[in-house]
Amino acid sequence: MENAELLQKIAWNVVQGRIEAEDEGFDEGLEGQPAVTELVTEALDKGVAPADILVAGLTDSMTVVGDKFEKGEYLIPDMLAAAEAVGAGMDILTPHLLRDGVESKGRFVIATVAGDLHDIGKNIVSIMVKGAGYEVIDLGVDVPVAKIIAAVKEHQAPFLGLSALLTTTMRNMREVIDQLKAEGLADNTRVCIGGAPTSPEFASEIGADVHCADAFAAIDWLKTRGAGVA
Ligand code: B12
Repeated sequence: MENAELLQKIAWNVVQGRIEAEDEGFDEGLEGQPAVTELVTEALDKGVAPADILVAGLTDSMTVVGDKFEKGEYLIPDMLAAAEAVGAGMDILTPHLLRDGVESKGRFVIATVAGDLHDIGKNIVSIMVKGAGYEVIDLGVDVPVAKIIAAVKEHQAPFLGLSALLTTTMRNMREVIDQLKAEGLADNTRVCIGGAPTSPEFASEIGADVHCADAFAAIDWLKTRGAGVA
């Protein structure tokens, strides 16, 4: 199989929610065919760049899944099966995305804000930022404001990343930033936000330093910030 075809096949299997060859998937008669685990391993063996497998193979396909959900073709369990397939692929890719023995360039606290359970995008940013040499403190999903503030304080983090995928939860980002200001932490902590419903306009509206469209943008931004607050 050509590399491009292999990536397409991985993406297609994500949409089918198939982790391993024995999985049935959404369509009929797929059992026994290689799925995400086997195909990601094959792509790595063939020397395809891990970041290409991550973007073109695993995560771009979530847009297709989102569209199917919107049209009513997929229900929540289907969306979840696809998310789990991405997670399984990411588990295989993670060691290849991380660089060992790099001195920490600074601490980066990251969380999906309160009320929001979406973590694929956050996990990608987490892994990629770690791979770029930062010490990442990942607080998980549905994280209350107080817990985020406590972590920033405890780790004296110069960087904070916030993720939200729902229009209803993105407003909780503002609360985090307001609280950072109230506790006198805003001068020492730069905040980047991300997630599909967020935008540069929203970032400036709530007082975040930057909106990043993806993990690569986050790394570029971090590089311009050096060790933290200028
Ligand atoms: C998978 C998924 C789920 C899974 C999540 C599993 C998981 N472990 O994450 C499950 C099934 C649990 C789920 C549940 C729900 N979901 Co949902 N879900 C999705 C879906 C299909 C994909 C999201 C995703 O992972 N995308 C892939 C990743 C890689 O992209 P990303 O998250 O945007 O991240 C990238 C960038 O945005 C950026 N980024 C993200 N975060 C951050 C943070 C920082 C600091 C930085 C720098 C960058 C950054 O970098 C990332 C990497 O490039 C989207 C559709 C879509 N197209 O987004 C709907 C979607 C987000 N869900 C939606 C809805 C409505 C729900 C539910 C409310 C459904 C329900 N009725 O219960 C619940 C809410 C649960 C909750 N309280 O959070 C809607 C949201 C609508 C809206 N405008 O608010 C969407 C858009 C689907 C739709 N089209 O209707 N969902």
